[in-house]
Amino acid sequence: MNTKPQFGNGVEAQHERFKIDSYGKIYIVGDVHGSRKILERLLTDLELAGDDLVVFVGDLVRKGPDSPGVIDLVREDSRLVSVRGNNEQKIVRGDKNPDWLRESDREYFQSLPVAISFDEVLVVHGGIDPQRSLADHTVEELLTMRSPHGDGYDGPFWYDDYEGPYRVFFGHTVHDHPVEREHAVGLDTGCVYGGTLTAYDYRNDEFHTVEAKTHQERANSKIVDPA
Ligand SMILES: [Mn+2]
Repeated sequence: MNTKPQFGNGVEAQHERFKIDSYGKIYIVGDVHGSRKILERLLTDLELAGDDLVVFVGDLVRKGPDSPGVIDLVREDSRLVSVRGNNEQKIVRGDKNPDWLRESDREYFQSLPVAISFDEVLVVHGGIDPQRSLADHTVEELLTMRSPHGDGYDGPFWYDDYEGPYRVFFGHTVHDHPVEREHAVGLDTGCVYGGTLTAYDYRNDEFHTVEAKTHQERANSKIVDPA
């Protein structure tokens, strides 16, 4: 099966489909949030070859110490691509204007796709509502989905009830270790909160993690144990 996801009008133009046959290894990486040093350590560990591909789940920026450094690293390397996270979206909308922001950063965030797909894989920042068709989702929903029929961090989470057909890779909701399910893989392991930065190796079905050395307080009620 190789089914291209069908989004609604507002989203489809911001959906990027990859043919991956010509790529080597493929990694999907969780929320970085301006943590350039830990990202550099992860990329060093992965020993990328020229034909490898790294897909970020968004939220490259905000909260951590070096957002521009993360942007520069990702923009300057054509092997690194990202979907847009809700933190990039806040800047695109003008709701946030951090003092590190350069005008070209906003244009870059605007250029980021809302969804990336290949094979049966779908990468979005937040997630999807299992009770509705993909075509019904707005950009905002795909970027912020957490508990569509529940209550924020109390759940139930969208991925508790999602049964495919896609395998959705997402960030946005911080977990103390990756969510690993048949149809949902959660990669935000809170590197900016003293957790880890996680990469999933798609070809080998393996997780790589790098320990963070930065630390920002986050209430335990906002870190989810997927077990
Ligand atoms: Mn995030």
